[in-house]
Amino acid sequence: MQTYINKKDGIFPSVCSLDCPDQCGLLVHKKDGKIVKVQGDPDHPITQGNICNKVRNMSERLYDSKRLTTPLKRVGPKGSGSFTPISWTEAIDTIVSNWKQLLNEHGPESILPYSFYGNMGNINAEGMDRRFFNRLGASQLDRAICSSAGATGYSYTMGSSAGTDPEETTETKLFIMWGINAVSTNMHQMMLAQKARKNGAKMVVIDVHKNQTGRMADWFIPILPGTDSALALGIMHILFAENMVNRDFMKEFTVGYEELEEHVKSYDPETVSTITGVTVEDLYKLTRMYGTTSPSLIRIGNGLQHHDNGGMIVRTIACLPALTGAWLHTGGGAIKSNSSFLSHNVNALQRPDLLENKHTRMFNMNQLGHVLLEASPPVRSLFVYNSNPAVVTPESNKVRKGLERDDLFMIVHDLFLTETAQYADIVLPATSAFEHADFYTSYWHHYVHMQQPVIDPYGESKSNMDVFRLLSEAMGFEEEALKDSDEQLMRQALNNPTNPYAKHVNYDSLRKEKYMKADRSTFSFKKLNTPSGKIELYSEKMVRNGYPGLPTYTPLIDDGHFPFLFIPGPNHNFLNSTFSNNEKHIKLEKNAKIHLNQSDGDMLGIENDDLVRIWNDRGECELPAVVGDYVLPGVIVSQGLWADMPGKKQLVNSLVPDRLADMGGGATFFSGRVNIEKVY
Ligand SMILES: Nc1nc2c(c(=O)[nH]1)N[C@H]1C(S)=C(S)[C@@H](COP(=O)(O)OP(=O)(O)OC[C@H]3O[C@@H](n4cnc5c(=O)[nH]c(N)nc54)[C@H](O)[C@@H]3O)O[C@H]1N2
Ligand SMILES: Nc1nc2c(c(=O)[nH]1)N[C@H]1C(S)=C(S)[C@@H](COP(=O)(O)OP(=O)(O)OC[C@H]3O[C@@H](n4cnc5c(=O)[nH]c(N)nc54)[C@H](O)[C@@H]3O)O[C@H]1N2
Ligand code: SF4
Ligand SMILES: [Mo]
Repeated sequence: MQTYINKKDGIFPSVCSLDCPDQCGLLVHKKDGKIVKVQGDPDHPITQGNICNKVRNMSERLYDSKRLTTPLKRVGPKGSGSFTPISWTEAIDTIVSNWKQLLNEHGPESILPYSFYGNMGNINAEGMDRRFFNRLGASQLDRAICSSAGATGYSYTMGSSAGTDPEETTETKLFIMWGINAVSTNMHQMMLAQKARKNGAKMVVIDVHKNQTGRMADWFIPILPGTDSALALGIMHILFAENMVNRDFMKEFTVGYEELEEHVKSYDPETVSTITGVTVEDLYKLTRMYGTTSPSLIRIGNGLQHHDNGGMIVRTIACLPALTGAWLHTGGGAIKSNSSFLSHNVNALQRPDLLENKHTRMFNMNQLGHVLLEASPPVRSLFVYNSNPAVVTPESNKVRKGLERDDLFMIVHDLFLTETAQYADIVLPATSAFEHADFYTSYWHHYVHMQQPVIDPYGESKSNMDVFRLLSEAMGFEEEALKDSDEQLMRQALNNPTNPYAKHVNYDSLRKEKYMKADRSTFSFKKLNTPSGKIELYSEKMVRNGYPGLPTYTPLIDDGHFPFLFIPGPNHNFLNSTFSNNEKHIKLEKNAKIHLNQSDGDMLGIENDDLVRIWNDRGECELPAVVGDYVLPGVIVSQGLWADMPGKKQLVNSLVPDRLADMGGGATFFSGRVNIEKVY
C-alpha cells in the first residue's frame, strides 16, 4: 500500500478525520519525520484550502505530551487515574483471559462495545471492530447519539439522507440556517453562503441562541426550544392560504398535499406564535420571503433534533421545499445529511453474518448509565473506542456510577487518558488518523477520499483495525474476515453495486484520484426510497409505526418543575470532547459559560461573570454567566463539552436526560429543564 511514512520531509495530501460535515482536504507538512503543519488543500473542490482553527492546530494534539505511548494497567481505584505501563502482550492476554472467563460463565452478551466516530474513517469506525464483536456475539450497541432522530424523520419525508448538492449553493438566493451553528460546525456551508450573499442572497437564522451564526445573519429569528415543527406548520398554513405553493410540483412529486392543506388550517399564525415565541408579523414576513425567493435552501441542523420531538421536527421541516417546489432549482431544496450518495458496502465491511445469534440484545448508547446499572443479566465488560462517554453521554453522573462498578472489566482504546479511560482496567494507545490508511465519506458534500498514512504510529500505539486483528487471533478466531488487511477491508467496502451514485468509485480508482465525487445524475424525486417513491407529505408508513401520518407539532416531554430549558451545545474550538484536553484549544476557547436573558438575570440578581449554579434532580454545574439578549427568557445555553478540571463543575451532561427522542432512539440533550441561582 502507498504510504508517505518513509518520506521524512515534504507536503502530503490528507483529509480531516473528525466528525464534522465539511470533511476538508488537507496538506500535511513533514519535517524530519514529524508533522509540523496542517493546512487546507487548495485543490479540494469544495473546501478549497480553508480549514478551521481546531485542525490548523492539530499538531499540538498529535504531539501533546499527554498522548498515550504504551498500554496501561490500572493500579489505583477506578477513576483515580493511577496506571502503570504494560506491554501489548500483557494487555491482550489480560483482556482475552477475562473475556474467556466471561464467555464461559455468562456468555458473550455480558460484553458490550461502546464506540462512536472520534475518527470518521470507515474501516476504523465500523470495520474490523464490527466483525470482531459480531463473531464474539457481544451485546450490540445502537449508535444513536448524534443524528438518528432527525435522519429517521427526514427519511419519512424524503426516503433517505439525500438533499441538495452544497456545491450548487453559490446559486442560492435565500438560506435558512435552521438549528445549525454553521460558523462553528459547517464553516464551508457558511463560506458558500457568504459567496452567494455577495450576489444578493439573504441569510435567515432560526435558533434558540444568537450565537456567531445568528449574529452574522441578515435576520435572526429566536425561537423557543422544541417548537420548530409548529413554526414550519405555520409557514405551510400561510403558503397555502396565500397561494405561494407550487401545485404542479406537489401533484407530480408528492403524496398527500391535499390532506396537508386541510391539516395545516389549524396551525393559524396566532396559535403558532403562542407556541414558538415568533411574532405573527415575523411569521408572515418569513413565509413571504420563503414563498417568493428562489432558489431557497434550508440547512437543517443537528442541534434542533436533539429534542424529545426531534424526529418530527425534521420530518416536518423537510416537507417545506416540496410545497414551493424549491427542489427543482439549482441550489434549492434542503440539506440535512447527504450520506446516502456515498454509502459503501456495509454488509461486506461489517459482516453481520458473523453474528450467530440473531436475537442478540441491543442497548441504546444514550442510556449507558442505565445499561451499566440496570441491565439484566448485567453487562460485565465494556470496550470503549472512538468515544468518550464519561463526558459526551446523557446523565453522566449515572454513567460514571456505572463505570465505577468494581465488577465491570473495562478497556478503553484512545489517544489520551480521557475521563472515560480514568475508569478503565486496561488502556490501549490509539494511532491518530495520520498514522493509518482509511477512506472517508462526507455526510454534507459529495466527495469520498482516500487517506494514506503520513507518519509512524506514535509510541506503541495501534490502529483500531490492528487491535481487533490482535484480539481475534488471541481469542483463537479462525475466520479469514478477521485477518483481512486494511487494503482488503477498503476493497470490500468500496465495492458497492447497490449505490447507483458511486458506481465509478472503487479502491483502485480512489487510490489514483485524491478524491472522487458522487454522480447524482440519476437522482430523481420520483424514485425516492419512500414507499411511494415520492416525497411523502402524508406517510402511511408513519401511521403504521404509530406516528401521525401528516407533519404535526408534538410538544416536549414534561421534564419536571424546573423553570429553565437547558441547551448545552458544542463549541467552536473543540470537536465534541476532542481538544478539550489540549492546552492550545482550551486557550482559544477560554472557558465554559452560561447564557441567560437579561430579564431572568434581573429577576435572579445575576450579572455578567457571576458564577451561576445550574441544577436539577440529575446533577449540577457551576458556570460564569453571560447576561443579555442572546437567548429568550426561560432558556439557558452553554457551549462545549468541557473536560474535568480541578475545582470546576462543568460537566453539562450531568444535567441532561437520558430519555430517547420520538424517532431513531435519538438523544435528547436539549430537552432538559434546570434551575439556576447565583453562587455567593
Ligand atoms: N466546532 C465544532 N464543530 C462540530 C462539532 C463540535 O463539537 N465543534 N461537532 C460535530 C458534530 S458531531 C455534530 S453532530 C455537528 C453539530 O452541529 P450543529 O448541526 O450545528 O448542531 P448543534 O451545534 O448541536 O446545534 C445547532 C444549533 O441548534 C440550536 N438549537 C437547539 N435547540 C433548538 C431548537 O429547538 N430549535 C432551533 N431552531 N434551534 C435549536 C442551538 O442553539 C445551536 O445553535 O457539528 C459537528 N461539528
Ligand atoms: N451536551 C451535549 N452532549 C453531546 C452533544 C451535544 O451537542 N451536547 N453532541 C453529541 C454528539 S452529536 C456526538 S456525535 C457525540 C460525540 O461523542 P464522541 O464520539 O464520544 O466524541 P468525542 O468527544 O470527540 O470523543 C472521541 C474520542 O475518540 C478518540 N479517538 C479519535 N480517533 C481515534 C481512533 O482512531 N481510535 C480510537 N480508539 N479512538 C480514537 C478521541 O481521542 C476521543 O477521545 O457527543 C454527543 N454529546
Ligand atoms: S474539523 Fe471540520 S472544518 Fe475543521 S478541518 Fe476538519 S472537516 Fe474541516
Ligand atoms: Mo454528532
